[in-house]
Amino acid sequence: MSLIASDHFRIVVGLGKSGMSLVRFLANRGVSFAVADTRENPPELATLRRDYPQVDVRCGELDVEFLCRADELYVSPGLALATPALQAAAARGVKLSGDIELFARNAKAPIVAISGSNAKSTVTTLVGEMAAAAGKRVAVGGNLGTPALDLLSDDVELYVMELSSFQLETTDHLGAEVATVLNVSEDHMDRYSGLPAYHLAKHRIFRGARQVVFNRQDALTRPLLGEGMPCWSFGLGVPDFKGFGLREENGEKYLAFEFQILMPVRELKIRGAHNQANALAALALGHAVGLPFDAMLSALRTFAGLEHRCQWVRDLDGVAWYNDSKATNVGAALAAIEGLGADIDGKLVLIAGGDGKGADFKDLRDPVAANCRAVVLMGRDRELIAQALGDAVPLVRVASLDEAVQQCRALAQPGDAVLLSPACASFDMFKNYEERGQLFAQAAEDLA
Ligand code: UMA
Ligand code: ADP
Repeated sequence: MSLIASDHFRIVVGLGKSGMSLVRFLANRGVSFAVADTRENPPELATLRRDYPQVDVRCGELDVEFLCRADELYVSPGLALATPALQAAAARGVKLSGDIELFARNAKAPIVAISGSNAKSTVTTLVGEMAAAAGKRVAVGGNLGTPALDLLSDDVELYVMELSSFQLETTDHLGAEVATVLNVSEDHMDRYSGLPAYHLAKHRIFRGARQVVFNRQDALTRPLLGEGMPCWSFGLGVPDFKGFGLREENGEKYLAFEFQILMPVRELKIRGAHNQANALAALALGHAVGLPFDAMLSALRTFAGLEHRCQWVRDLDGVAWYNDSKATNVGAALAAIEGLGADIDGKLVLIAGGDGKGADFKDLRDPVAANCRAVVLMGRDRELIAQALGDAVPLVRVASLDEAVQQCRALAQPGDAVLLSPACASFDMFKNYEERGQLFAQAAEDLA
């Protein structure tokens, strides 16, 4: 039975992947609803017309009168709640909600909820693999790709959900078994008034949580806790009570829980200090929901990382090429520059630039000066990055990714690594970060 009032009328706003999952969910439960999208031709329009021809769908500019026919709007995470038509409807008493709220109300198995500025997909996937290794029937998705409502099933024993700040804005009560914000650094500043507003949205993940996990190295991840709330932590330092961290014994570095060593760090396939933190976060989350250590550690030994995240592409003439196209903000690019920079003998030749989403690039300057031989800049906001970097290292401006790859080939010396880690979204030049990463990998592969 679905926990949704059937006498209310709803409108799904946004007909992308999550909008279409809402359509399926509502239609299956006999709830009356309509659909609106500001785009003339939203991605799932043909599917909607084919599978649900009776559903009223309005494309183009949002019509406030139409929206006000609903008791509740399920708004796509891609649409800012500040959109005037949504605000006008809210002012007239229409509730603004979203797919994650509905998911939370209808999920019968415990939820592991994961947010953060970076590392969400990596940690979500890892926890999913750990649960599968422990023999759990686990469903993994959310912002990661499969919309939450499409995962709902009575067979599922554990949900592992990646949640974005956009999805959390429309979620009043998640009720996760365990929730975490992995890290907080500037992102999506084109949607938020500043870091405090973004932080507030992310911390909605803790609403109704039964346990929490926080990052000891990032104070912005600590929730305001009710008394007695079970609370686990992770971080790269030596762990204490209820903490996951690193311990050294006989010159060997280990992943550790409290005073117990778990596994040598060198057995991890994923590279760099940031990925050690990710492994520890996944262990903390898995432990909170009762996954056994042997299953979690075997998942850590086999997990080779996700595509487009510091992914090794090839070696050519002593230079390694890495695709970190998923670094769509400054925090992610910093993790790659510092993590990879420390791992190689030579220097990095960095490709950066794209749509900066209103970010401030000044934090790149010192790590770039310390780790990079040169930076190749492309995309809409390349001059903003150039200004922030100043004369830290030589800068080369290019008009295309192919040209960037050619320049890197000329600039890199044996022992160096070429790293695409743009610190920007891709939408000014590419369909998405995947396309950017694939084109980079292809161009690097094609070098003779
Ligand atoms: N849009 C309009 N008008 C509308 C609705 C959407 O112009 O009426 C535009 C917006 O620019 C928006 C874009 O279309 O950004 C995509 O919106 P959508 O409703 O088509 O999106 P979905 O296909 O439902 O995808 C969403 C998430 N997208 C966003 O949050 C922007 C996907 O996360 C998520 O995987 C999917 O739901 C399933 O849960 C993607 C993402 O980029 C990967 N997330 C951001 C990130 O990771 O940084 C937050
Ligand atoms: P998200 O889903 O939050 O975008 P991903 O796992 O897809 O996270 O990784 C996105 C980017 O963040 C990658 O470029 C990766 O190199 C970088 N990254 C991974 N782990 C961390 C971390 N612990 N801190 C900062 N950046 C990280």
